[in-house]
Amino acid sequence: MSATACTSNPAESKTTAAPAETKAEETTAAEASSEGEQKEAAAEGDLITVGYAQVGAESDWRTANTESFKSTFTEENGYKLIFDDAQQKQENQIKAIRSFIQQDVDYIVVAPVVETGWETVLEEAKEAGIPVILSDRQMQLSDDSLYEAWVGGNFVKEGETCGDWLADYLEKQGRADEEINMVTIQGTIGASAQVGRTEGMDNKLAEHSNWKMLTRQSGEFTQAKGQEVMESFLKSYDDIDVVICENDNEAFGAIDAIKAAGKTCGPEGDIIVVSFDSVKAAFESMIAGDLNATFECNPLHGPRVAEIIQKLEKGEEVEKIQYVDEAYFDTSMDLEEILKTRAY
Ligand code: GYE
Repeated sequence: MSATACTSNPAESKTTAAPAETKAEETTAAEASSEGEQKEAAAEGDLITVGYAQVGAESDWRTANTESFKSTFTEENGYKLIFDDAQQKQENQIKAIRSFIQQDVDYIVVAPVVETGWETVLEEAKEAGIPVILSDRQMQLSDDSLYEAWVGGNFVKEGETCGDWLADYLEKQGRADEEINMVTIQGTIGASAQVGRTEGMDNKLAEHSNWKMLTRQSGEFTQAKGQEVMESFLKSYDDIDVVICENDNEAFGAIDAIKAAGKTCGPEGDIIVVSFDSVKAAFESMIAGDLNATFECNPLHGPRVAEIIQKLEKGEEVEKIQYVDEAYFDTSMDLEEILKTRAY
């Protein structure tokens, strides 16, 4: 597989939101009575139908991702979007994909909740002649021809950037040789975002013999579970130096747990808290002095997937693997200023 950096950022040019998935279904040819309605129905025939099997609504990142698809795949832009929220369950996503096949959509887009177990349903899509595009998380597939392209973040790189940032931060604090106790609140186990971020951090742990990972547990990428997991970590260990949260929302929960336990966090506190995504609320948390750093993962994939679809429509070749460029943010930066320009 070739890795290509996707440097253009079509997502920054924001389009206006519209409830695309319901609107398009309102008028069918049979129901159209007035001339205007008939025209609208005829135009609907030209729309490209896209079924999006979304993971759920577990985080701020996910909300921004859903919004990006809904504001991109509008009738005005030439699409009819059928949106499905799988509530973080693979079985629901498989059902949604089967229903898209049954409805004979033009394209199926999947943000797979976990990496494995997709061959059968993707073969069904292939047999039906429906192209599949993967977005956000990746799948582990033995046959690459089961999908056209994937676009998303480089999760291993995000994890490594986190490890490098920590090394640098600890060095600046004069703690480079100190024994550092860490805990991790992981994402949904088996999700490529979890697998990659954990792997990236593991690569950095291997470079620092004084870093000790005390324990890891999943917080399911939610604030509530993040809080619960941190509460239990704090009961088991009284000497935690760093908590790595595999998304921002888990960090918000962890921060609540730390404060409730009578401890402090952030640049001036007892515990260093870092997380992934860089949603607006993470900037607010850093400005408030709670969160130390956040490693970016861009959720605005709607326009990127639309670009892939437009190329496929024209019979053009598309890059199979498209990584989006990502940065990181910490409390040494002018966060108020950066926050003003954040799109999510
Ligand atoms: O980090 C998390 C969301 O797959 C990259 O899923 C995505 C992750 C993101 O729930 O907030």
